[in-house]
Parts: sequence; C-alpha cells; structure tokens
Amino acid sequence: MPDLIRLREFLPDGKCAALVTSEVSRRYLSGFPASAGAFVVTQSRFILAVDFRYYEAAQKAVQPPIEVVRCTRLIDDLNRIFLQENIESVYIEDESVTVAYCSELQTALIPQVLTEGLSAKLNEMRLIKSDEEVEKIITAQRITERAYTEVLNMLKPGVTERQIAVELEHLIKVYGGERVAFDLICITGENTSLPHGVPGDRVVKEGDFFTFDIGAVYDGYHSDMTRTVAVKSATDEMRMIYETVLQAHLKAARAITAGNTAAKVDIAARDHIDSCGYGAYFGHSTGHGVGLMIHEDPTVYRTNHTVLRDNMVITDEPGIYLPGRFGVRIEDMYLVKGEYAVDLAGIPKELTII
Ligand SMILES: [Mn+2]
Repeated sequence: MPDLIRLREFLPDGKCAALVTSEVSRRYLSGFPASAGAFVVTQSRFILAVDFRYYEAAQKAVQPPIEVVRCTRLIDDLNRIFLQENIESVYIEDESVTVAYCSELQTALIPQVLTEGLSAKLNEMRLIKSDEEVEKIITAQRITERAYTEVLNMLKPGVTERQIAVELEHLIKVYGGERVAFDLICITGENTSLPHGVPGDRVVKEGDFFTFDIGAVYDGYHSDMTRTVAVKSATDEMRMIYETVLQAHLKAARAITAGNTAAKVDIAARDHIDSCGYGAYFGHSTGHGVGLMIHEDPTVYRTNHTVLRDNMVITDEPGIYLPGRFGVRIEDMYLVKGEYAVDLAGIPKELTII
C-alpha cells in the first residue's frame, strides 16, 4: 500500500480534502481497480467510493484504514462526505480532470475546488516504487520475455510484422499478462528507422533488422523492453551502429545511481552517440519511468534534473535511426539501488542474429 499518510500531509488543514478521480491514481491509492469512482482523503479518513458494480469486490479487497463507501450519484455522495467532515475546499487532479469535468465539479461540489498541486503530489509519490510494485513490474517483464523468446522461433524470412505482433500479443496473454502494455512495435527492414513504427504487412527479408518494442501489464504494472535483432545476417555497418547503441545503453546504465540526476543518464548515452557522429539520428529522450503507466515520471532527458532515488524504475533506451534505411534501439528497465542499478531484464543485449 502506498504511504497514505504522505498524501494526508499534503492537505494544509482539516478543512481541506483531496478528491482523486483518475483510474490510475484510484488504483494506486486503494489497490483496487475500478473503471469509475473516487478516492477521498481528509485529515481523518481515507474513503474509496465505488458504485454497485464494484462494491462487493471492493469490500473484500480493500484493507483498513481505507473505508469503502457505496455511491449512487457520485457528486451527491461526495457532497455528503464533505458536509460530514466540514470540508471547505477540495483539491482535484489538475493533470487528469477534463475541462468539462472540472467545471461540473466547480458547479456541483459544495466545497471550493482547488486545481493546483494534487497531480504533482501523486506523481511524486509514484516515483518511488514499493518492493511489491517492483515485483509486479518484474513479473510483467518475465511474461514479456517468455513470449519474446518463443516468438523468435517464428522470425524467419517470409513472415510479416503483423503476424509476429499478433502472436506476441497472444502469448503475453497466455503467459499471464492482463494485456499488452502498449501497441506492440514489431517492425522490420526500412521501417526500423521509425522509432514508433506500426506493424503492417511488410515481409521479413534476410539481412533485415527486426525491432521489437514490447511489454506486458501484470496486476496494473507495465514492463518495457526493446530488442533489435538481425535476420540471418548483418552488414558491417549494421553491426557498427548496433555496437554504438549498445555502448550508449551501457554507459547510461552505469549512470543510473541513487543521487545522480535523470539528466546525467541521458547525457551519458547522448554523448556517446554524439561522439560517434550519430547525434542527429537520436531524436528522443533516453528513457522514462515505468509503473502503473507505461510512461511516467521521471523523463530521462538532459533537461530533467530530478535526482534518482532508490526504488525508482526507469528505462534506458537510446537508439540510432537512419531514415529510409534502418534503425537500432536497445531498451531495458533498471531499478535504482544505491551505487548500481539493477537490470530488470533477463534477455541478452548483444546483437542476436536469428
Ligand atoms: Mn520505453
């Protein structure tokens, strides 16, 4: 369970509450997945409000100090709670509430609606993963690895990107993933120069690169991994680009230490690629946080000076993309632990020729 006390400390006084409505944050705070509802924090109570569809399951799943309240018309039920607790102002999630919902809340809620700070506080809490959260991320990664290892057997000249992507998605579910973490990127040949290319009818040919950017979701938590493999053979240039990206990845990985900044991780990878003359072909950030969302804080980019701390999980995914020709990206998740980051992947990073 997250440290709910830290969220309570965000409230300036007993007349102020936090109203959490986004699916991700409700799940994070309560541990209970539901497509609708609210999580309310006051100085004295933590309340999960869910409707009839979720009430029985939530009562079984949710532990004290969280109370489960059944709601019928959410806004009326929230007003009742706020009146009971003498709440005069309420923070809402400024980064996820739509303009329309915000205006509805401003009109219908009795307390004054405050629109600054709650999302930042929740994002900050989610930066540091509990050991339980880390275990779920690792499980999601192991599911992906099992599916990936199996699908490599069908990666042969003649197969299409789409066939590979469909099989991977199927296997991720077979091996226990609740779903894929994002639209899987399974691309080959010239398409590999597109960092977020979409799998289509392109046929795998001998001498092509094939890029997998894949992940699973396990109990709400995501995994993220990219491998670029060569089909049957690779030219010297392909090997050289691959080696450049691999060294950039490893340099960034060594920079992932508690106390270092996200910026320094990015710069470690970027400087290496720049020094090899390919800086213009690495146009995205080196990584991002992973957890209940596939992309979360911290962004691993040279402008982000967030200090890395133990139990953050971030990706390291430099790449080089030569337009119209080919691209290489190597991505893994790392758990920040003191002086050495823990590599959460169990698949070798060296160039694999299938
Ligand atoms: Mn990623």
